[in-house]
Amino acid sequence: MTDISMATALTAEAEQSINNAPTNYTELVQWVREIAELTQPDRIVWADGSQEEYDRLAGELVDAGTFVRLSDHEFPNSYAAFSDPDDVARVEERTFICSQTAEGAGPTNNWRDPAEMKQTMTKLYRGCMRGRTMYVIPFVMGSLDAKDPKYGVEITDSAYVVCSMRIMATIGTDVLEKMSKTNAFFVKALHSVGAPLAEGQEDVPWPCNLEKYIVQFPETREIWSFGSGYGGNALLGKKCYALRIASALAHDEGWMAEHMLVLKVTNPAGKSRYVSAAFPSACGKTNFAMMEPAIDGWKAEMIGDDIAWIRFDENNKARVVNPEAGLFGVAPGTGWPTNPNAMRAIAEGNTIFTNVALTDDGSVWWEGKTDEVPEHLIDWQGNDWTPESGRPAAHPNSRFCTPISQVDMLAEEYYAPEGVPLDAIIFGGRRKTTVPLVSEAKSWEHGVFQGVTLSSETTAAAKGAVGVVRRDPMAMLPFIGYNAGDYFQHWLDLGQKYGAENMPKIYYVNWFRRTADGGFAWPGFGENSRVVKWIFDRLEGTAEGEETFVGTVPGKDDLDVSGLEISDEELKAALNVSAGEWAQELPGIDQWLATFGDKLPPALKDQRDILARSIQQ
Ligand code: GTP
Ligand code: SPV
Ligand code: MN
Repeated sequence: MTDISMATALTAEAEQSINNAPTNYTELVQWVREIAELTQPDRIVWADGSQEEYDRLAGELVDAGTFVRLSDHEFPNSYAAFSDPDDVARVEERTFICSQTAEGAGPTNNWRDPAEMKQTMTKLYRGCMRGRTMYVIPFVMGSLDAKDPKYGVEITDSAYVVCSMRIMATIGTDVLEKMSKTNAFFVKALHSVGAPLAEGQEDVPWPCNLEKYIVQFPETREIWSFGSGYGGNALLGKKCYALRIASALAHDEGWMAEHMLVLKVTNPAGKSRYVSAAFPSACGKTNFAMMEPAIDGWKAEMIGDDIAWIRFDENNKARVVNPEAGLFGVAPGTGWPTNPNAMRAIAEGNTIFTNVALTDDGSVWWEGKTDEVPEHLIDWQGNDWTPESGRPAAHPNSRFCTPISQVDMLAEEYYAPEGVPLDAIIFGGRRKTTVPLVSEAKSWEHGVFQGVTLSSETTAAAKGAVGVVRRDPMAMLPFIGYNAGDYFQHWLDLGQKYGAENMPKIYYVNWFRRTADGGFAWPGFGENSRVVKWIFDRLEGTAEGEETFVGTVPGKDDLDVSGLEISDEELKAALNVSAGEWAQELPGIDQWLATFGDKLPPALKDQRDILARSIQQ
């Protein structure tokens, strides 16, 4: 329990907001009072989620210097924000899973005793909203019309968070009413930037605290976040709820919460299939989800770009929904040449950019937005920038936050409360060597093994070194809300329970393999549709491939490369399965599997042995 014995009285204004709460859901009102007494905000605002509220808060953020209103010519009704240089990405070393036991968090998470953590953080939260407004944001992840809507309430002292949450989730009055009517369970998600203001003290454009805590309590389904205002650290419906807490919920309730995009693909004959893909942060989910197929007659429509919730229906078939309502996409590398669908969605406006660069005509730019580089910019840190500056103008983890409804290639099934049938799961990472362009797993267990041993070079999406190969199981390394060994077992159990024939087929892709001269072997982006076509035709039983020890890989004549400028050498490099490279990979895999000790499911040990034996042959 939160220690509120030192609780102080509320300001008259805050007291009034609680007495006039727009709900009579006692548990919620009580919680809001408890947090207000602890954090001491000047006032409390219950977010209604309306456009008027958004516009008012955005105006306040402009006055505070947090937002720059952009000129309407390129991005109407849009804003640019610039964060503190120390608050630019998720902070994995400050992220904690506070389960009752250390084993509950497992070897991949930071663990602290929940009572101890609450004590530590209660001290930090005490008085932390002084001089600020406390916002109460009722939200739902997934459809409000779902059979079992997944509710949350985020308390935050950041108006930037309120505006961003309005884009990323369904928030406000309708949610509050439906939730209150049934006294439905909701995840309590507490956030503070941790920067109280003394009487008369002037605020900074991006308040935050050097001391950061991103904390999940999986058993009590609570989130406590302190000190950061950025992305997944602060928009608590996203990684904290829809992945970390939801993965724990999913384990207990028999479903899956995954770091996956969801894509609808239609072939020239008009048949549609749904695939999801798990790639680590900044490894191409948004780009893949919004691809423009390079091959005639094929159509791609987006359902989700970051998070997938997979449930099983009464026929034991997997069905998937995207629980989010917006995109929080990596800006650099997203441009008219590579991702026109994303650019069109952003160009509809209503977008919040963070840490991109400002152009002289009141718009924004980032590396890769256009082939042409502007002569002059104000970079993300507020300095003059020219192409000669020798540093990126936008932060590598700069982002655009845009309503998903603005995506014109959005599949209408996105809105279906119970989602779409899932035909295939694709794993992928960023690897210069070893991992071929695409392979089809030999079985559910083999596919799970590939997911568990998925590896990728690190990116700017998390603070820390970039380009280091690390294991990132199912692209969920920083997002599994409990013991990863139990998470692997959960995947295997679902295969057992529903039967291999009902499970999605599993594929493994790598867009990032290099040729001997260091260039990308595969052109990527829209050309990835050629790989999707092979996967689709494999599902139909009409595509050929070669059996290898990593699964079925297309031979060079099995992949449709018509009209593609790719040399034989590049294609060979992309598709190559080398026993030598895999022999070098094995010690890393063994080391990784060893971290799970007794928790490593035996079926995965078997898969490892099969791989080791076949490499030697
Ligand atoms: P998160 O939002 O962090 O989870 O990332 P994401 O997986 O959605 O990544 P995103 O699609 O935003 O891509 C990140 C970076 O990878 C961008 O700079 C892209 O330009 C680059 N990228 C995406 N797809 C490809 C590809 O097919 N080939 C190559 N070479 N680069 C790609
Ligand atoms: C990721 O890092 O995987 C993201 C961005 O999608 S954030 O919301 O900051 O987690
Ligand atoms: Mn992500």
